[in-house]
Amino acid sequence: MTKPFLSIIIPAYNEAERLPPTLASIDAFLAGQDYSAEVLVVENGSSDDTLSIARAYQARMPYLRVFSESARGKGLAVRRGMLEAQGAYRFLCDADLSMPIEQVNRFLPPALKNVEVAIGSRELPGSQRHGEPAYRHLVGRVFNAMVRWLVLPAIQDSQCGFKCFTAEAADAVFPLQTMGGMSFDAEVLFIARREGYRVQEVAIDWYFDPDSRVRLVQDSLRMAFDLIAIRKNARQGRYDA
Ligand SMILES: Nc1nc2c(ncn2[C@@H]2O[C@H](COP(=O)(O)OP(=O)(O)O)[C@@H](O)[C@H]2O)c(=O)[nH]1
Ligand SMILES: [Mg+2]
Repeated sequence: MTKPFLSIIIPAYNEAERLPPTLASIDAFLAGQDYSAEVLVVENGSSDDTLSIARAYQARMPYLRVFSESARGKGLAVRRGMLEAQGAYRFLCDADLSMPIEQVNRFLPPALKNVEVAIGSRELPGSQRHGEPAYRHLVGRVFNAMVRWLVLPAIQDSQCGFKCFTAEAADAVFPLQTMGGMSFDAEVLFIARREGYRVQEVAIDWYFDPDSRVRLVQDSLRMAFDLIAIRKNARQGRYDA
């Protein structure tokens, strides 16, 4: 098999409802592109039919690969997908497709060049947030202020579920990831910068979806502690390749 230009990696936990329309949109979009692609769904710990639904789609999408892990955690799923992927560019894509899939081309050449890590951002001048309640935005901004202060100076939005790594950056960064849960974004971006890769924000349109796997208070607190853990890990040499 020749290696594809693009790998789209979808972490999926209890996504029986949202996954089918997302896969259908991605399939239709890719049919109109002039590059080759693969799609990877990485499920873990779901209590619904996510896994069998994803497998059933392989009949329609021969370039779809499906993985399953027993322990829960978005970070675990993303690491598995990024390291299984064969594409020259590896794109993390939330199952809710809260960014229109056409905008994936903003993360790829020819639109974007010489960037190893391109991350979707809801906070740039050209970004648009659609339908997000004010309190949810506020919690996100408070968390981002902590992220900037503790681990990622000048990154305005580290938490968006759409991120693109070159093959080289993915293969260097994800083996060093230690966090299996929701804090993995800040950790992998921190490692990427430490390895000398350029991390650049890309303005996107983002449509708020109230259906969320994130527990706002519990997960935000956990993530705040994890930011401190990232700094401690770095001091202890855990990110030394
Ligand atoms: N594989 C896997 N995916 C997860 C897990 N938790 C969340 N996700 C996925 O992460 C993505 C973002 O989740 P979502 O609930 O939309 O979070 P939000 O947009 O931040 O509210 C979705 O594709 C979820 O299915 C998990 O434990 N395992
Ligand atoms: Mg979402």
